[in-house]
Amino acid sequence: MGVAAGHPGVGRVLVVIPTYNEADNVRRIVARVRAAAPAVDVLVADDGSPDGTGGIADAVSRVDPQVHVLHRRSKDGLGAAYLAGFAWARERGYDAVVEMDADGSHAPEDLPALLHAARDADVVIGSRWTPGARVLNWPWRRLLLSRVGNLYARVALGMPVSDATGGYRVYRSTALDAIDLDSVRSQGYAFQVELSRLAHRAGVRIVEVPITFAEREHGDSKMSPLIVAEALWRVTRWGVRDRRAAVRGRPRALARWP
Ligand SMILES: Nc1nc2c(ncn2[C@@H]2O[C@H](COP(=O)(O)OP(=O)(O)OP(=O)(O)O)[C@@H](O)[C@H]2O)c(=O)[nH]1
Ligand SMILES: [Mg+2]
Repeated sequence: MGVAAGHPGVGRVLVVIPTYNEADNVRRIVARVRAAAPAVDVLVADDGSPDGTGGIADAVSRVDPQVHVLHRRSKDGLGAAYLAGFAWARERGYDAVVEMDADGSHAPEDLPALLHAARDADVVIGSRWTPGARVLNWPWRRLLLSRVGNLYARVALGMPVSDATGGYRVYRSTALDAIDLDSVRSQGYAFQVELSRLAHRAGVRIVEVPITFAEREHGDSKMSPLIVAEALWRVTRWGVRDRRAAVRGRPRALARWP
């Protein structure tokens, strides 16, 4: 296995790229990551893509010892692919993992800025909704969905995070150790919100860094009404649960007062 030198102040970094039918993107995204951040390793987590994405990733991995491939049998959702990638990284002693889409929406050229921020944080979120960020070529319906979804998540969960659904992130091992990953059940956008919530509740340092986010140019989106519905349902449930817990906890907390 290729051993990257690591990133100063962060350590050994693994970029996990989940893929399902990204044959037109996988080679390009891996090359961009390797050029933008030569000290990091890459793991493509492919769910048996019928279009041959896994085979293309294998071919890249054969000529670049810093590129690895995790083959999973069938499409099992983004969340499950990331959890498998995180486990792979932890088994091999990586100090940080990065989440990045394969479709080019998350520019590898922004990665050095995210890793730089990770020197003083446990979680870094590449944000589309902080000053300095840009969102290119997104139809207004997607913009609206992201803005409203993030507003809802922020209010329902009381999290000071502007892009809780964003999937371009750095998790240092300090954060992964603090979060109970075995409890995570979410699949789509909800996975990103759930990890934000668990990190926030664990009290780890979360910072957001503005990114330039671009609409995918090749291949098909896996976004579906089901994924949106899952996020809405789970966020609402977490919000209700948190409020109930706060109400239940209040008399006990008051009782401790002199
Ligand atoms: N391994 C794996 N990867 C997945 C799965 N679903 C989506 N992905 C990958 O996760 C990343 C994000 O998926 P996208 O289809 O781009 O979803 P999105 O970014 O929410 O939607 P768009 O903005 O429309 O592209 C891409 O790299 C996909 O190939 C899955 O079930 N398994
Ligand atoms: Mg995408």
